[in-house]
Amino acid sequence: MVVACPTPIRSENIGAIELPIIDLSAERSEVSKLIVKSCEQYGFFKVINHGVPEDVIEKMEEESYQFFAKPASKKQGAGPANPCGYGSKNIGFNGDFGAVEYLLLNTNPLSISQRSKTISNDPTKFSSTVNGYIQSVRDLACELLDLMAEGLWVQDTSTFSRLIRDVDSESLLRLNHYPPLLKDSLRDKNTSPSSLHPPQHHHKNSNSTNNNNIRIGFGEHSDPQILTILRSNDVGGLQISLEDGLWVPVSPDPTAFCINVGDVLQAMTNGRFVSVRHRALANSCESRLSMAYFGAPPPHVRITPPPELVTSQRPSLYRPFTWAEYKKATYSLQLGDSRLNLFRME
Ligand code: GA4
Repeated sequence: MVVACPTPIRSENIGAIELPIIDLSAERSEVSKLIVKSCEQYGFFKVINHGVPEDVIEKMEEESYQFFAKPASKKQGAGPANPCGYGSKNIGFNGDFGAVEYLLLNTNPLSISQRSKTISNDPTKFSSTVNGYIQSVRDLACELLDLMAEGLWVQDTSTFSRLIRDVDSESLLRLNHYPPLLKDSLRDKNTSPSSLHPPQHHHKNSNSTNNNNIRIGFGEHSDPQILTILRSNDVGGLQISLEDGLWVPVSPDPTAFCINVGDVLQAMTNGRFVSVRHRALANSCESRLSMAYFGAPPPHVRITPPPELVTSQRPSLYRPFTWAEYKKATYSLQLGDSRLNLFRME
């Protein structure tokens, strides 16, 4: 019943590594153990039988395609990107950019209903679709966080999920569109089929990580929040950085959600879980569409690990901080900068 492979398996031909795939319909204590192991080892895993209805995902994807298919002038009307709205190529406030356009949405229903007027010709339909999607992925995020607490033997099993359920939680939904790189597509038409696929392993600091390289859709970074629930269409592009310095492609799977640990969860687990750096390449011949839910705490709650995770053998790694403080540090830095280190104990 448990479809899980905590040990990465090299897929044939393309050299990709498969992340652990965890079947959420399997026995609960087994599932929680596998989740903990994956979060400690990779900071990433995939879930299937996740309970998010297919039609909820399809409708959200359809709305996203419809929006990104609009003329640039119409899309600009939903901007600027910060704090929330439409953005193209520019990322954050400090000069980062990538081959991506996106919609960044606050998950508060009132804010979505306001925003949707600039996004869709049918704002009521758009906001009900987005709200339905957010509700489902939030439930999934909370279920996963409860399973993590159980697997870590933390007594208060809602200790992580409570933050995301809070009405003041600053969770976000990000819709990303990585347009196909047409020049590459044309070149590929005249070359061998194998060149349709870019090399799947890239060494860190090779040209492909250079910001001047057009293949970078969304540059190397870790997610600042608690947990990310990512769904993408069947076009690859996501890569994660493992300890040996290799960039490892994650195979796309529209039936699964790809889950990753954010910086705040690394702090809340006192470093047991790892918030792993990742990036998205836009070098495909087809459009990549991804939808990321970032589960975040409310601004003024103290972020600190539950008592079970701080022991004399494993003393506190980070000083307590609030999400408001963490966000301030995040937005004052560049995408690829490491932020959590600023909060490490001396
Ligand atoms: C990375 C994760 C989320 O997409 C995001 C990003 C945010 C943004 O696009 O505005 C940031 C980036 C992300 C981390 C560093 C800062 C902030 C861009 C940037 C340069 C919405 C988030 O929360 O942090």
